[in-house]
Amino acid sequence: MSKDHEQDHKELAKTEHLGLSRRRFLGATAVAGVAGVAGLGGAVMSREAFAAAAKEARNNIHVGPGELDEYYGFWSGGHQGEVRVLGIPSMRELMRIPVFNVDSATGWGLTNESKDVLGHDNTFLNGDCHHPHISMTDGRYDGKYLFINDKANTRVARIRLDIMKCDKITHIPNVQAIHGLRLQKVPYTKYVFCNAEYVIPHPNDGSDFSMENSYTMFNALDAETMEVAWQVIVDGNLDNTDADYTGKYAASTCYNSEKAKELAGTMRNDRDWVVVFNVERIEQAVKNGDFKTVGDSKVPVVDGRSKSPLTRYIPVPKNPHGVNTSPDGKYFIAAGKLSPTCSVIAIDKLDDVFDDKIELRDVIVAEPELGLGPLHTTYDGRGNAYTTLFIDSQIVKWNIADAIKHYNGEDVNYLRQKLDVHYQPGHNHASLTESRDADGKWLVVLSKFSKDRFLPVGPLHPENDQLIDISGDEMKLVHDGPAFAEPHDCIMVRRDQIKTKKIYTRDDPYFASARAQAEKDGITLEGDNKIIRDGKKVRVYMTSVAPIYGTTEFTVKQGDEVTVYVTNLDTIEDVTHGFSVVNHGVSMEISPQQTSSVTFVADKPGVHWYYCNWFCHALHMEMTGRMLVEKA
Ligand code: CUK
Ligand code: CUA
Ligand code: CA
Repeated sequence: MSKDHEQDHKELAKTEHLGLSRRRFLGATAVAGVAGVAGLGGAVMSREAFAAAAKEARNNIHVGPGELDEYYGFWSGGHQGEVRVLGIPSMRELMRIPVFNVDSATGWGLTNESKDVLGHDNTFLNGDCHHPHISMTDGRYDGKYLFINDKANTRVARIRLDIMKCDKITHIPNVQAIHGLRLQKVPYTKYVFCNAEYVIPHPNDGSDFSMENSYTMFNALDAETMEVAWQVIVDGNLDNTDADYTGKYAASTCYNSEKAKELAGTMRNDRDWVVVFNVERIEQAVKNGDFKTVGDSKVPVVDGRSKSPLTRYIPVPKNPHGVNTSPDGKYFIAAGKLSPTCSVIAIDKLDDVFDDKIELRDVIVAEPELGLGPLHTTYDGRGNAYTTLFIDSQIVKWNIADAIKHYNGEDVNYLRQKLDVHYQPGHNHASLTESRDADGKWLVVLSKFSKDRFLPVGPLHPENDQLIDISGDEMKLVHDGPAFAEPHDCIMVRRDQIKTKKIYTRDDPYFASARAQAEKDGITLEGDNKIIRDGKKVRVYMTSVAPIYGTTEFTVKQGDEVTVYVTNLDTIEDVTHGFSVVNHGVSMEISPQQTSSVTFVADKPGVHWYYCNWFCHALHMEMTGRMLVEKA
């Protein structure tokens, strides 16, 4: 153990009873490599003081039994691979939407309907989602789709918000690790913008491992078809991204302008950059045929490396991370991470920098010093910004207009408040902050470490998602919410902006392939309980009405590939049935008016019970049937 570490441990022992230790210990050890080190985190509030602050909060946090929340929150499930739906301000978890993971309850990853989305040859059972974002029309949430990235396996998924199920997944070709993801806000979400984080050689076929010949790309997907519309080769790597309110620009941070393959190398430059993409020019280049293709993919690839008219590389300090557009549409604000600053980029100056009328750095209109480890910024719609300070374990509230005045030499204080959070915050998100409707009521802070905030549950700790009332002049911490690994980001949407169906309609495309197969077999999903034998393939069509399956016994031969289609004829809200075959790894959800199907091999002769695994009726236990498998 180094001397410093030893000292920290002694400090830790001394201050344990004060509740100071975690904050100081992490602060002291995490600053290595950070420029402009200021003091450690601010004053530490007692639990009692927090409770008092929560009581004083202006917004009503209490949502009583039977009452509904004001906002939907959509949380990324991180490397757990799902999306979670919460109610705000109660922070109650309402639903989980499996996306890149396999889900035993709904059968996601097991059913044919989910495989239609994941790919029937999909071998990835994991994902790593960070950035959930909802489609927009004219800079406002339209409630149609939610998109989310998969960093682990280079994919982007779409969730239909009317049924809250994932309906498309696209693997992005030619790149590795989709990280930052945002949507075009204006005039509507035509594109999903997403960053591939790591540079790779092209072709990446083992013939060349050098960093010099490696690059990565910025990607745009068509939000309706989910096909990749175009890709832009860039210098350096790509981290986070956001889009503007004119539809013309998107901006991404790069922390590895050094193109280093080791940690120290990525910190060599004092400045990396924000790369700004000129969407109009890129579309024009594609239209003009001014592109190439890479490898087997047919996606148009344009070259946006330095000197390209398609991009501008704005130098900013140092290993920047988040980039967030202010809801007034005026600024891209990039957080410095290894610099205690944020860089404020004036979007109305971007035309001039693209026309080479001004210098790159002329678009920077403020560079406020905020504290240690700034990662992400969010807004209240009243001119204030809220930036997470990872190392200081704080949220800093600051005023954008005052930061600009200060940058211009005026003697004004742009800092409004620093509030301790617990601990090491990544993203934060104020209600409706990334839309024109930013209402400055709630702020969620996704803290990476919870330390001692909850009952201990072994070495693996939950994260801590904290809720802060920002409706007044002062931020008030009002709630701690434990979360399983690992919400990088979340968004909040007014509840009237999301319209969900209470039951499926029979023509839903979600089970289109089941309907198509039934038509081929000359049966109707809603009317028939039939078994179709097709060589070694057996298709069992059955209905369900609580508490009984339309087919309670069927016979197949050992080795048959069996597909069971269950159509739930119940029309009553909340009467979801399940279908599980014992010892066959089969489980699925069939909600009212839904059809679900699952395929498995009947490889074991004998009697195999199947049963309903979603509690549906007083006689739910009795909702069973038998599969009889004859010896081959
Ligand atoms: S990232 Cu995780 S804290 Cu993937 Cu948006 Cu910043
Ligand atoms: Cu049907 Cu339980
Ligand atoms: Ca760097």
